Amino acid sequence: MERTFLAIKPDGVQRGLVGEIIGRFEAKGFTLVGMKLIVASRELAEQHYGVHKERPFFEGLVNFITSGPMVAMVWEGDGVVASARKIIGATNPLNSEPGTIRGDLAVNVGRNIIHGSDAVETANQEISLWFKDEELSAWKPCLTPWIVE
Ligand code: YYY
Ligand code: MG
Repeated sequence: MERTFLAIKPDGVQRGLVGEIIGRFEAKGFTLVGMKLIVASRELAEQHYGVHKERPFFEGLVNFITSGPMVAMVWEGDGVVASARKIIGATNPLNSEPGTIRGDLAVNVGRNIIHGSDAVETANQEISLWFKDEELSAWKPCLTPWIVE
């Protein structure tokens, strides 16, 4: 079953948006298989955003996501990687469509409240970077037959 890595960034936690954000993925019909509140170390943050190492915003981004607790999560479901990216919306909240998390709840690219993996391969790398196997629980919600044919 496909899985993705999602993380509510320190701004989303500070703004009290954890329940609102998790609720959107629950309501959609995806399954939460792992979750923890974590202050990322510099090393973890730099590894997570390693692809952006040479970008001018890298230093500020690492400072920001290590500045307070994040809610790191793994969600499961058919097509969850691409679907979660749509639910999250465009990187710059000023370009994110209304109805998306960033479109509804954020205004600034440096404070865009949530991370979501951009591809299945990246998702698997990010999941193993942030979680140990034993921190993830595979389970089948009793609602599944009412969500998936
Ligand atoms: O995957 P996504 O989070 O939508 O965007 P990325 O292009 O991977 O950038 C990661 C992260 O970096 C973005 O969520 C905010 C920040 N950022 C920034 O602060 N300024 C930019 N011009 C681009 C990205
Ligand atoms: Mg990205």
